[in-house]
Amino acid sequence: SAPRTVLLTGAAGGLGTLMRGLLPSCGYTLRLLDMRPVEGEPEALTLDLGTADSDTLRAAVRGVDAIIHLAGISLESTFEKILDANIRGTHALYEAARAEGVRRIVFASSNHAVGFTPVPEAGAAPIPVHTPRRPDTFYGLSKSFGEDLAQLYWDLYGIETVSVRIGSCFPEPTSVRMLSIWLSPADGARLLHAALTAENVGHTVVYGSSANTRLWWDLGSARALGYEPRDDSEPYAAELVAEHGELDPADPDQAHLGGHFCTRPPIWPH
Ligand code: NAI
Ligand code: 15L
Repeated sequence: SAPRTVLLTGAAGGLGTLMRGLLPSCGYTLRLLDMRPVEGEPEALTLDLGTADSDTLRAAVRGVDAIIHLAGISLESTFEKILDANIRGTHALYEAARAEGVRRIVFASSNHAVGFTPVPEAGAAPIPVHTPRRPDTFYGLSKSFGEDLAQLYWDLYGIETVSVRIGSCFPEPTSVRMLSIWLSPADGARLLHAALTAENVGHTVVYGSSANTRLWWDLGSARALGYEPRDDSEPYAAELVAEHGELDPADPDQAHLGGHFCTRPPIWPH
């Protein structure tokens, strides 16, 4: 039966805030979790996935039908911080899910798991989900780990995961690169809904973006879940290109999917 009660980790973050606004209208009851307080949500669980003890984590996941796992360091950081939050944290959450019998997880992977993949040339085939992983940062490496962890928990324990390699999910695209990888918040909610409800996903990897005219990758595996994107970044293109120019494949900042993460990654501020 379709999941109804869903644990949303990372609920205080940018994407968590957008999704906790949109997902209830799809019929979900959300349980919220973050290491920071979630504004306006006094019942949200405040705990650090990297250091919480296993009893606390089991109680946090107990009784939910599925988990949307957004919590983690969302930009580059030191290896030690990434290790605690993203690698230990994701492992601890999967262990709690296994112990409590939670059958479905949607994992927020990232385009930075394949960030060193060259931007496809005009007219070339879109990048498939099975392209070799080429993380561009320790951050991207932790997302590559999360995808492998998801595969392991499917193969060993039959816990299903959809790993969503999110492009850039913000209210509007703000750079020329984002025209290719933008995921509108409304399409983001549609994609999470599809990832929660599609049957027999095993471990499925999908790219997470809208139906952008300038799309770089293949949305086939996302559409196979029942995802039908409705948005396209192209209406934002003229203004962004007029201001910044078209992407230059000879510029190392712009030659790869991960953009400037490959050259001068933004550092997580917390
Ligand atoms: P964000 O940085 O705004 O939110 C992440 C949240 O996770 C924060 O509220 C933070 O307090 C929480 N968190 C961090 N470490 C934690 C821990 N150890 N235990 C519990 N909570 C912890 O990031 P954003 O943009 O909301 O992204 C959400 C997820 O989606 C992240 O995993 C990110 O890597 C992934 N993602 C987001 C993209 C986007 O366009 N927003 C693109 C690709 C991936
Ligand atoms: C990500 O993985 C980050 O979490 C998000 O903040 C954006 O920087 C996005 O990638 C991107 O590549 O634009």
